Amino acid sequence: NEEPQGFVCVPEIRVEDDRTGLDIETLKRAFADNLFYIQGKLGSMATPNDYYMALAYTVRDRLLQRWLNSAQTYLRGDVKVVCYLSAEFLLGPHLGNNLINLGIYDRIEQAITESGLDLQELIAQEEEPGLGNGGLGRLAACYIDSLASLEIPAIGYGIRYEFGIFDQEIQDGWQVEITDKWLRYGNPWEIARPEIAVEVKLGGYVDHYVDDAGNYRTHWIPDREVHGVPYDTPILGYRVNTANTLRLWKAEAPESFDFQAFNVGDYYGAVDAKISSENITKVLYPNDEQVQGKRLRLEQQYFFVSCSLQDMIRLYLLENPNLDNFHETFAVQLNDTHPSIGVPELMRLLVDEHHMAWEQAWQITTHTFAYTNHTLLPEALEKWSVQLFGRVLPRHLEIIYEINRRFLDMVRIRYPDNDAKLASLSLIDELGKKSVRMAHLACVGSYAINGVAQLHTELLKKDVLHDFYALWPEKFSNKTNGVTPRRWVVQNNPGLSKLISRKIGDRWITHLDELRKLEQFADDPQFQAQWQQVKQNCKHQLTKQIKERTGVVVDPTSMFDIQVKRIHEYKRQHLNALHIITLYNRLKENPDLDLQPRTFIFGGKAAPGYFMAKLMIKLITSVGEVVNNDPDVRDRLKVVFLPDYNVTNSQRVYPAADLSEQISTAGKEASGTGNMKFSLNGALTIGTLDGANVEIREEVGAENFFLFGLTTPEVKEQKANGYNSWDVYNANPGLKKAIDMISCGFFSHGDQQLFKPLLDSLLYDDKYMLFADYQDYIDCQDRVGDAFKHKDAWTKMSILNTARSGKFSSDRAIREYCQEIWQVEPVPIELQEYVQANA
Ligand code: GL9
Repeated sequence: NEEPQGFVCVPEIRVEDDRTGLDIETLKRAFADNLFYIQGKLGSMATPNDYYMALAYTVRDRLLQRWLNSAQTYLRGDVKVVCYLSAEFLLGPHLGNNLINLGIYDRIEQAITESGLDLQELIAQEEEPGLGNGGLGRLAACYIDSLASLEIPAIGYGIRYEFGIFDQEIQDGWQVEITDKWLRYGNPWEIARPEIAVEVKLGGYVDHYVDDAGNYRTHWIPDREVHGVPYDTPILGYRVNTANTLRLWKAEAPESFDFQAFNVGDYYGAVDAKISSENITKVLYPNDEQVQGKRLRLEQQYFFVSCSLQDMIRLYLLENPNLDNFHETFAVQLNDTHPSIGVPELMRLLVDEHHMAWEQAWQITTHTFAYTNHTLLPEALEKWSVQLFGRVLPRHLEIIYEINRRFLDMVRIRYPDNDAKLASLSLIDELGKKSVRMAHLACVGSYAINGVAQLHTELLKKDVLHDFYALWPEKFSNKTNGVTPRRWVVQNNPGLSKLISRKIGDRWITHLDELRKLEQFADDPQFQAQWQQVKQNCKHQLTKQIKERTGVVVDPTSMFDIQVKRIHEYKRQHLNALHIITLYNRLKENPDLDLQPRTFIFGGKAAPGYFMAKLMIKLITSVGEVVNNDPDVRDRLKVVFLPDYNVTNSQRVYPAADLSEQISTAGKEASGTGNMKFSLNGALTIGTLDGANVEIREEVGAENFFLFGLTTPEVKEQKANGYNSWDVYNANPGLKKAIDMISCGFFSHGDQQLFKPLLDSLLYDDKYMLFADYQDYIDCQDRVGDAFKHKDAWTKMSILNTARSGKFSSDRAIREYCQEIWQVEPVPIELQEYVQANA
């Protein structure tokens, strides 16, 4: 007799199947079907969210074949897979993006319209997965988009936070934080895979023993175990069959968690343990550029990294007899140091669990990981106290000590009798409270180390990681950040996209350098007029949104001068505020002054525990209250604080900008990526020589960029020469007046205490050199105001900014990572005839 075959699933999918068909009638039927059978609603009962869900499932069905075929293909032994480990993925809403990448936007629009509904309204229903704080998390989202679009086999690994970045409300001019309940109405884009859940240990102690065969073995006896359940989301590339997986881990209590406590009647104790396990993935820490040495944060990091590495090993062992060549199948990128615990974790898995010799395991580990550094700010460099570390991860602490012992032995050979070198390179900081330096761990455990803009990489080599650079110069390289043109141009700025494609075809969407072809039209009056029209439409749309969301009426013909990003002293939103006050004072002195009308738009969240940043928001809203309501201003200046800046709310912002504020103190912003989105959408930049501004200016040309401020060496020099902001304040009447007004309560109903902490920090320390850069900034802004009056010249500069921003595509960045770090190649995904026929 034949062997039993088991259940063979060959889905028989026909072209106009309700789950794959793309005919308008089929789409309408599928949509109605999902509303009825998935949402359980009749049209008469359905909420906008029900309609959104029904549509989301209709779209998801249409990418499932691509997703499963991609996953299947990557299991092949000869495919190398990139694993992007990131504690944050700031994805933004999926629906619109998937429609564009699938190439079915227009059909769906027609089907939804014919169903009597409005596609825009349904798209607006989606709660964005705000699983990140800002640039770092958004970069990860752009990179997984590019990986899929370039047909690179890749898995994004991260954390499925139940509460993402908080929602921001502005009350009485202050930020108020509201929890982000993004999963409240369900998430149609994810599929849970509990059957491949993994176990993660925490705490306890370590036993060392010799086994029967005489081998030294280690046994970690944890005091807690947590289940990691993967939730998978498809990440579809642009007009390709590749749909990669974003695998986010949720912590759950293991099934057996409660038995012991339950049996002795401690029901509440048992439930308590369950709650504490599930806490691990409860909430995203809302800090940017500031570490919080909290135990739960370390547990989050270890949890998702352990889950991810165990998952890779599981996948690898499906096809291979042992782990000897693990590093030839997986290239694992550490997005900052947050996942750098992966280095000792892979060692533990190989040595303790798979009984590999230390030397071989180290060889594999150091050929698996590569590390991206994202910041130069000292307060953002992660360190864990040895005491806390040992309590949460006792075995990893031992492994780190062993890595360090071997590493320092090597250093001693390289630098004999040099204790200072040993101390500065050691994985353990012995000064003050003993701690583990995560950046050092990442450097020692990785075969490649990169910064995110040319200047940033140079500063890493020169300062922050200088000793590692001296040791291993060949490990270091630069990979300038990029952003995906699909979301940041095609989706958010359809008017501009259509204009561009009419002129130069649509290959620019995947080959952004082709935007150069627009240069030849930069002087063409007809093209300029069309360009201006597109910008004007975008400004009208933002004007409308500003009115709806803040009640402020702004003039869409004024210059839109925009600063959107996390609120931080080094980003200097308060320097921008000083400029507003300076212009305001000019108008008060001379109400008939011929001043270029401007709308100042701010957006961004402050870390809830960062008092000074919250005070900066209050300063901006307070200045706005005065300026917006002073009749002498005659509406020539308006100040808007757009609440709850996130991926969704940014959609209307970049396309509407005339001027992009990138005004960080030189040497502080690693790269910036908002600067790229603005320039791509035809805004001009006013900026310092910091981060990627340097390269933007290089690309678009100095004559199309408004540069001001001290350079990095000048900042250093001034500080060394005893820079004193008090002297600058006394010597500069415009600055003094602006500061004195804030100080005497002009913007705070007479309250002289309100802004005192902010003013004191400027007058007595000015760590970020606001006063040093003030006059140059004002002068530069005057040039901006004059330039804007010459419409045609400005439009030309705007066109050239877009035309020359091709370098800042995340496709270019990912190609560089693929070729220079990961050594991976595209693997096109085959689809059966019928699905291809539809595409
Ligand atoms: C950041 C840098 O500050 C940015 O300059 C950089 O563009 C991005 C991406 O490389 O990374 N590092 C960092 O910690 N954040 C960044 O934006 N902060 C947040 O993500 C909030």
